[in-house]
Formats: sequence, structure tokens, C-alpha cells
Amino acid sequence: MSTKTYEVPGISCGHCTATIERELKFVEGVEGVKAELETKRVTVDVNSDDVLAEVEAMLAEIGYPAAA
Ligand SMILES: [Cu+2]
Repeated sequence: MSTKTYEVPGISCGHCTATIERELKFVEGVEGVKAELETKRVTVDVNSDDVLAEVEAMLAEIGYPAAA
């Protein structure tokens, strides 16, 4: 398992973090998600680094693209 943290500037309230956490859990291979309002960061635990591309695609799809 590995962990990666993304900067997600679009996070602006608790609904954003709830949406991100809910949607990323649907990505196969994601073991855990924590979205933080204060820091505008999303941390994911994945069972393979290959899953990160799917995580990034999902963030973009739901309107919260990770900063480059
Ligand atoms: Cu919000």
C-alpha cells in the first residue's frame, strides 16, 4: 500500500470534503481517503501506485482537480 497527498485548491467547505471522500472511495484500489478543508489537501491510501491515475481522473471528473 502507498499513500499520496494532493493539493486540491477547489476545496472550500465541508460539502467539498464529503463529496471527495465519498467519490474517491468508489475508485477500485483506494483503501482510504481523507480530505481536509483547512489545508485543502486530499490524502489517499492505495493498494497500487497504478490506482493514482484513476484517483486523479476522478478528482478532475467531480470538479476538484488536483494542483499540478
Ligand atoms: Cu464546498
